[in-house]
Amino acid sequence: GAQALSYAQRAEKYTNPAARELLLTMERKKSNLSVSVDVTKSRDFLAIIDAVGPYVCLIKTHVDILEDFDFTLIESLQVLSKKHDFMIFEDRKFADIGNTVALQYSSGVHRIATWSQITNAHSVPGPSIIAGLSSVGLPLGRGLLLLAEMSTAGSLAVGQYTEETYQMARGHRDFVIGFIGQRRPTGEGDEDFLVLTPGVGMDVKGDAMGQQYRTPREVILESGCDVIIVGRGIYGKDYSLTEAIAQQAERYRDAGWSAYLERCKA
Ligand code: 6AU
Repeated sequence: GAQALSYAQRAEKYTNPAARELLLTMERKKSNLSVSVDVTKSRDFLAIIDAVGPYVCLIKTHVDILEDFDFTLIESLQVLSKKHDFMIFEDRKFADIGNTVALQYSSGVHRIATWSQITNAHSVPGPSIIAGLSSVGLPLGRGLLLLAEMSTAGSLAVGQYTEETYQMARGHRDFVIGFIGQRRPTGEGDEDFLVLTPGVGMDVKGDAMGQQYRTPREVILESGCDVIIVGRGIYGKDYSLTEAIAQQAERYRDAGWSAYLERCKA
């Protein structure tokens, strides 16, 4: 299956430009780390990204939590993405009818489709959500991840729901490049999906609100996932400690990459 191949070999199998670029960036930077920058002030947002930039393949954003958002922030983010060679993933978790998600993706204050190479969606509405989002994203060369599983305790995205999410993706390989999930899809065979995995932490097992953490080794080596998504485990609570933040990013980058090298040997 896909997990035996290198990221670079897998890039060849994709026609979607966002998937190809992500895999090639991972190989070039020797990083399967995505940092999730969940802070409310633009100043902290850009400082964290500049600190972790050298160690990541992908920056994950929640731009709707920034209290001082304006579109010039996107230009600053794009400058950092060129400086450090990473891609951008707005974690919007679309979940509505096709017509509504197409508007949410293209328009509003954030105009996500114009700058975010990758975004994600819940599969709960059924295939119409892919039709809606792809009408906007496919012409722009964007890629979509479906939420097949969640990292939280008591998640309802299990069993049949997860299996049917895989099936939805199989019908739209041009735009759906993979999943947010905790393991590789069952029955993957020769097909190749990217699996990006949140709920990663090396020092604690979870938070007070149901988040659950596994280590990079468990995620990449044991569960065969492709990208570790790490937020608070890297930047903690004091966003001014940019040197410590950079060191944590390096630590997670090393842990994720050595688990991947071990997987390639197996
Ligand atoms: O490392 P953390 O716990 O500070 O942050 C994890 C990040 C957050 C969540 O919104 C997101 O990952 N996330 C997702 C995504 C990426 O879609 C799905 C999920 O199941 N769990 C999860 O934590 O920004």
